[in-house]
Amino acid sequence: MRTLVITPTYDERDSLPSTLSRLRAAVPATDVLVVDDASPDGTGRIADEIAASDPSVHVLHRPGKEGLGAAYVAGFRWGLERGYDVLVEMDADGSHAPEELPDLLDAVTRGADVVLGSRWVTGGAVVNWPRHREVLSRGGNLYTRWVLGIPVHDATGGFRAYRREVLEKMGLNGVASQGYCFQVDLAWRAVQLGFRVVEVPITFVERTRGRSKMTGAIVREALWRVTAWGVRQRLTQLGQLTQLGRVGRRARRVRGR
Ligand SMILES: Nc1nc2c(ncn2[C@@H]2O[C@H](COP(=O)(O)OP(=O)(O)OP(=O)(O)O)[C@@H](O)[C@H]2O)c(=O)[nH]1
Ligand SMILES: [Mg+2]
Repeated sequence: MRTLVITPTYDERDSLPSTLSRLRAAVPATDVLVVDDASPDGTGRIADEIAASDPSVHVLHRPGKEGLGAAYVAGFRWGLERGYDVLVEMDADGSHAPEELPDLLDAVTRGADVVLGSRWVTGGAVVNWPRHREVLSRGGNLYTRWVLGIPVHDATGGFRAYRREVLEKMGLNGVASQGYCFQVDLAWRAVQLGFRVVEVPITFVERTRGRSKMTGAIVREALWRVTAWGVRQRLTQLGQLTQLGRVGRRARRVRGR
């Protein structure tokens, strides 16, 4: 399995070097792609320096900050074009432990199409997370499960592995969502397409360096998009039921003649 770990960065100068060295130690056989959105703090230059001394590390420079979703879509395209079999999402800020990546990859080997690193299944955990962030994440995930009806406990997390076929079939062109919502979007698409989505417990550790890019706008985007998808799904189901009802009535009329 040729595996590519994609790590988006925006102002992660203080976190990226240790994340990459831990990753290289934990999974030496995988390649890494850093997707940097012209970070003002020079993260892109640091990534270039690391790549110059390690041929498994690659850097994709983008002209400006366009959000997590756009960075991942560009990274997935880069990896698919180069023939990788498994594409991994992982944050650069140290919240996702590279040492847990083998667990995710094992699940792929055992037959999963998508593996979600999950904080909210048995064995999963968060460390040093402020209470309000935990409440937001748990609440957001409960709401997502209820509105979309997907059997996933952590749809907003960003430590994941996808078989290439999943991303090819999803059609990345149609993905417009950005923040947490991007993660929900991809999980939901995978479930709808009938792929085998598996959750593996992870321990998420609050970053110790740099600043979170989470904003109120990101939360609002997730709320309105998830709600809109849920409503659209219910309307489609309702339409199908009405259609079925009409077909049934017509069949009974034909039989009654
Ligand atoms: N290329 C790129 N990377 C981004 C962008 N926004 C966030 N990132 C990176 O995506 C990863 C996750 O971002 P964080 O700032 O940790 O946000 P988060 O993990 O959603 O929020 P926390 O839960 O507070 O950690 C980090 O590696 C960021 O540097 C962006 O617009 N472009
Ligand atoms: Mg983070």
